[in-house]
Amino acid sequence: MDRKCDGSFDCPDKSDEDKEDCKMVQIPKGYMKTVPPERSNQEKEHPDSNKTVVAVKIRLVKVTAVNELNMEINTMIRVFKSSINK
Ligand SMILES: [Ca+2]
Repeated sequence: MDRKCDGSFDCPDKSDEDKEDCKMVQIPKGYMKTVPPERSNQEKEHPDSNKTVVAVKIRLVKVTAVNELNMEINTMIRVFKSSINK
């Protein structure tokens, strides 16, 4: 996947650099990136049928700053993918 649309032909059929698939994403006017997409009717009727379960492990590497006045802590974490089940 990381070789798709990278400007170099990696697939024998050159499909990884297909001009139709390598266009810039066009974001519709009014798109709000903080609002998740609406669920389809199929997802509403069968909410668990289309879920992918991803298990992750998170390791706290270090606390980089503590701001008691603002009740904030800054941390460095490392996220590991543990397993994916569908
Ligand atoms: Ca490529």
